[in-house]
Amino acid sequence: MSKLEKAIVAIVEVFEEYAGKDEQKKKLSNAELSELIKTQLSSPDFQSKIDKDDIKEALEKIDKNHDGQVNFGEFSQCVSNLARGYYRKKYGKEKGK
Ligand SMILES: [Ca+2]
Repeated sequence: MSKLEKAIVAIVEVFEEYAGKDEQKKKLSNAELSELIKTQLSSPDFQSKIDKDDIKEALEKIDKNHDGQVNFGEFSQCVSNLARGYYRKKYGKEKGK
């Protein structure tokens, strides 16, 4: 598979792995989300590639409908926001946004 194809598959697989730890297999509970953040989004290498505020913002916005559960749509949006944060850090603020 190509780099991008692998990345897409990885996003789905990470969600399945962590969301599937309790009864609600298709949603991330707060506990599952914390575990995911701790193990998948906390490496020093990654932390140095993106502003802390962007990570914080992406994670604060993740549960859009505030039901204490994160579905795949919300999760993938968060991943996309993190990718944008990484891009911003690398190339500076997007003009006009
Ligand atoms: Ca779950």
